[in-house]
Amino acid sequence: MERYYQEEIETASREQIHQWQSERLVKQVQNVWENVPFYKQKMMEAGITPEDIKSVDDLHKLPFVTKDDLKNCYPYGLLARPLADCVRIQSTSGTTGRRVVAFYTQHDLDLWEDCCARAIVAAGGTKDDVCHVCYGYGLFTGGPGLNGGSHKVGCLTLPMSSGNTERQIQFMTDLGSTILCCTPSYAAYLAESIQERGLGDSIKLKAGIFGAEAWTEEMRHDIEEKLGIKAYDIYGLTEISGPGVSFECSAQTGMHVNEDHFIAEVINPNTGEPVPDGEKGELVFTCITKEAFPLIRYRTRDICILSREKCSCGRTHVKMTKPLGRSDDMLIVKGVNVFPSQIETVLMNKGYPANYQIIVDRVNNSDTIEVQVEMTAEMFSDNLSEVSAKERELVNALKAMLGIYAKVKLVAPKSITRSEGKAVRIIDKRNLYQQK
Ligand code: DLL
Repeated sequence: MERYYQEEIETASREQIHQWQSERLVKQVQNVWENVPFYKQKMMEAGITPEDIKSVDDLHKLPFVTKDDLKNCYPYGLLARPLADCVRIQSTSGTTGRRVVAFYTQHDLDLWEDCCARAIVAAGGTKDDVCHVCYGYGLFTGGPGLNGGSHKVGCLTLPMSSGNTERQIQFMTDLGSTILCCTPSYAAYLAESIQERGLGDSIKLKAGIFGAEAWTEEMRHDIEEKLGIKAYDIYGLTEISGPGVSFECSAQTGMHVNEDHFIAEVINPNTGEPVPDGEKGELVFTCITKEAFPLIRYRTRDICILSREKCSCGRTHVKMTKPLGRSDDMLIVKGVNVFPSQIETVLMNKGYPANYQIIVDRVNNSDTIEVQVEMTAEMFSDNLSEVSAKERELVNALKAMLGIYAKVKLVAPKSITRSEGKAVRIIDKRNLYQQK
């Protein structure tokens, strides 16, 4: 049995969790009703008052909060505490429009770091570990969140931040990093760089905690093999706190949501109706313990499935699948729904590295999709007919997966820009025409 960071909480009975969630929800609803005019107005519009919320079973009566609400309330409209009680802000990685700004009191930072500490312990972390954090530091929550969690566990923490791969590898070998925290795409890049330098035997990594972007099981196996580690998924979003909203355990069959702090629901994105466990839908979170920025029924746009089946690790908190895509990441090409993860699965099953880009365009009023894929050094060849045979093979495999024709262009090793944070996989040129 693993050593738990907060065993009594993480293995509590479902009845106990229900009781905690109910008590905390009732308090939180009263709190936002009194302190955030936005919530009071929304609840009045829905014809409810705090008295209507007696337990977590009444959650569905509460109105949703959307990303648009956050934008309209920017920057202070959702604050539930005086600004003087807040000690930190973090912000989303979005590059267009208004960013989302989240506020934290000291209590909020503490619970967020607790959640990250649980994730590190679930990945086998102890105070004897050297935790190498190369998520970005700054407004992005990745670096600060895992950094705080690592301190709580008592690991020796290396606050590397992202970039400067040469220095990352040098510290990793010199200081004997044992746990690596970064995006999966950067982990793949680091693995590639370590292999190229022939330093595989000099690194002591045993586990990786990778998240902040979509990654497939195929990519997990590839990273695990190249780095000789166990790779754990971690999920979160700035609006709800940051990384650690949920995390994977040794079972690696989904991520446990920290249910003492966040209530998870899955809804039908079209009707808003809750869907039962085991069914796919949009993930919605309610923050029941946060002080400064407690979102209620926040629609994440991430599509996933919840499961309350018994987990072999002993934890009882509900598990969510990896996000199966974002409702706003899904491409509609020629009327067909295309998720980048489907394309990644095909590429990796055929032995290609996870270095690819998807370019969607509109030519003569018809959608086109091109997948540019890097060859490995071993695959690379000057023989054009060999390359086009490989391209045809991928076109057929993609057609079988997606149901539509996607052009494939194999490109030379290292020609696709590597990411140090979240990878940019999709270039949708159709959006450019719309903005004109
Ligand atoms: O990405 C927080 C984070 C940092 C999570 C480090 C894990 C590790 P945002 O920048 O606000 O926050 O982006 C949140 O990223 O709604 C998902 O769509 C996506 N995402 C986060 N974790 C995962 C994951 C951070 N494990 C958005 N798998 C979320 C797939 C993920 N997508």
